[in-house]
Amino acid sequence: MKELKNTKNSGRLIIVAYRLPFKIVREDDQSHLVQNSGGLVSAVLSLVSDQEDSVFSSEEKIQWIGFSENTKEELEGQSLANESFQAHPVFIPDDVNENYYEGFCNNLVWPLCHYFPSLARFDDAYFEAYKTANQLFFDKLDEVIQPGDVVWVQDYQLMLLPDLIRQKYPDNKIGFFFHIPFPSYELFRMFPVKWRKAIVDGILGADVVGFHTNDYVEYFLKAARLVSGYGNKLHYINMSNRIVKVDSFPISIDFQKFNEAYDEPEVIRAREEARESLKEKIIFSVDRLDYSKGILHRLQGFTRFLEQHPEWHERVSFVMVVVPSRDTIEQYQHMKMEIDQTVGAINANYGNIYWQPIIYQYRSMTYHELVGMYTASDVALITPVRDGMNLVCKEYVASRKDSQGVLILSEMAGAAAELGEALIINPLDNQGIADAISEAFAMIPEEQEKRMSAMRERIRDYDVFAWTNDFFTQMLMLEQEHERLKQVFLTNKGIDNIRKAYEASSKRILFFDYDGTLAPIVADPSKAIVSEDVKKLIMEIAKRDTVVIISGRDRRFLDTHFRDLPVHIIAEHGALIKTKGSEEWTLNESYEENWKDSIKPILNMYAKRCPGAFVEEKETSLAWHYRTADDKEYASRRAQELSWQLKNFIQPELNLQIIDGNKVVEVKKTAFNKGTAARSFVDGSDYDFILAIGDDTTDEDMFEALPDTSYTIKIGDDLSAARNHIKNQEEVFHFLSFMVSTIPE
Ligand code: GDG
Repeated sequence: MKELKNTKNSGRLIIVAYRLPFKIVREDDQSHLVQNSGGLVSAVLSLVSDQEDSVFSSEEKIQWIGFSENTKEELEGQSLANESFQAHPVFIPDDVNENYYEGFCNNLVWPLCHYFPSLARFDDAYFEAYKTANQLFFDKLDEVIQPGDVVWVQDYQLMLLPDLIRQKYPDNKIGFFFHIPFPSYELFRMFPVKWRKAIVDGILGADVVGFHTNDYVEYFLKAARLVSGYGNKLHYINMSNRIVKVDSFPISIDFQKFNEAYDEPEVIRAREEARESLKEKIIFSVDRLDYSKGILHRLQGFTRFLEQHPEWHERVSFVMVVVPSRDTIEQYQHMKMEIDQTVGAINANYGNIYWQPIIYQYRSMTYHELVGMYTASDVALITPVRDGMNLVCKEYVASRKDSQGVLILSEMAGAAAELGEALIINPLDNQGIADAISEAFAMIPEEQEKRMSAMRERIRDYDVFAWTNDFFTQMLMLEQEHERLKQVFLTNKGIDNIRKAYEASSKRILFFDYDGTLAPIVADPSKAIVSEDVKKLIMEIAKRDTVVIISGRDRRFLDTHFRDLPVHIIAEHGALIKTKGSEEWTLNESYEENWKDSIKPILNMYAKRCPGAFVEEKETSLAWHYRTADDKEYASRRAQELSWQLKNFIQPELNLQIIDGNKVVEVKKTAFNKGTAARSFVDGSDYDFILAIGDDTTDEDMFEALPDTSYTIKIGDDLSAARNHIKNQEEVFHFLSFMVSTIPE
């Protein structure tokens, strides 16, 4: 778990989630907020305390904005606060809420994100209501927010909200967490174009965007790339004037609470009652009524088990609790009917007057009953066909203080990525479920303990408090990252300071990128020629200082333009080096041949399908250029796809790197880059003035690798590790001329 140190936020914490986690209870004309006991509420509370290392000060209440089922009239004049929280109800008219919550959220987003496209309903009124409702949440926030406040937006009901906030409050920190699976692009593209763009852009209003697993992160990054054209570097999306961190934060539970519940008298009683009244082996499951939870599949798997294992007849009780949810929606009513019928049929086929194989209850349980069942059961059978995370399985593990019991878990639950010691099944495979039940019943206590302890340790280490802490650590670290990457344009004073430093130094080295730095960017790369003025200036500088031209271009091109200058030349991003005065090019020693054969056909295929794009084969890299493409927009979409495909296709052992350059996708060996090449010049030498100028993403390696005392200058306003920015390529000449102006020839 990462710790936050001395990073207390001066503002307040504002949570925005669809529902307020409070009941409003009236007593003698007074209203009280009664907090529900969910993990998120306690985790959020843990961020606020008097402790020096807590994220927020406890002097301020946590502000919670959410939909309230009470009407405005009912809440009129009531104080909606308790010791820790101040609640701000959002009132949504019934007709809007129907199209928004039941419509867009539960009839469209939910089925699409859970891979049930056939259940998805597309209706323009849904999207209109979604926008209206998100705006209502924003209007409420607008009344509450203050400078310095940190806003944490929760889930798929509020995907447009982060950007609404960003537009009006660019300086407040915003986090967004998505609790359900983010689907693969094939599913996501089923949203009409305008809707999917609104969703992606809406979410990207946040500083940190969190998902449960790396897969969801990857799918979201792909959607951002294909829908809105935002590329990513690892977990960061560069939005020109800010960056967004997209990462996985597997939500967890309050481990200690479930662990300690084992010894609570009410839980002990519930456990004993279950043990006494049920058969020798107990299987337990609990979930909300939902098609994503795989309830019918579970019943089919259990039927197969009963079919194949008569020896367990009359010796097993399967307690299946289904918690009422969304049962006003037709599909849910239908599913409920099917469950009722299937349970009825199984009990009729296999049961007898002494034995009911399935004890099915359609109701919710108290917390003590729930933990009583967790701790009484031999097997937890959790079989969602798709689940963002699934907390029930984590609660089962945390409750098992005795380290006994077997978890059977669907590989389609986000939690499966963390709980590898469970018996992992495919919920669509009846035989797999039947076999797992039989294996679980036969598992010796030592083996149960081994598996359970390993899982318990993992959840103990990363509980819901670690989860919130981790999320906020990322929020604060991003601030530092922003600080590092923020743009500082060179002022006259700044330029003069560099001139003075230049003048005062005696051993200098200057690194110049070529395209976009010494030469303008033009449509045809072969016509990007360095001007005579710039060349003369470089010649003059190179007479007294070490000058390195550092480019992604091939050696032939660079030779043509710089052969007659006394400079070092680095070609192909550091792969080839020609030192001053030498006629020889040397190949970077970590370069290995033979990697191109598998990659070139992919680039060629993309070039064939994109008129005007072409593949350039350099000695040490392959480049797919699309500056010359006929249809620029189409080409940039293809480029995003290509880069995506390459990133996924290329095996780690090939050690290749994909660079999203300026209208070019380039593949090269990772063993070297402009950074390693630049360092090889400055390491072990005693330069007292180092300057590097570049415009491209590949120049970032150079900016990062050079010593902190270097003057690093980025051309343009993209976020950069360079210390300073200048506006455009033309300014390079003026800047350099001024810098050297006071040095006598
Ligand atoms: C969504 C995502 C993701 C259930 N029945 C009773 C009861 N519960 C509690 C459980 C558990 C919670 O409700 C259910 O959480 P899940 O994670 O299993 O499922 P969703 O409600 O679908 O949640 C999911 C989650 O968001 C968090 O990000 O994991 O993937 O779908 O805590 O204990 N609690 C009590 N009685 C019940 O009858 N007391």
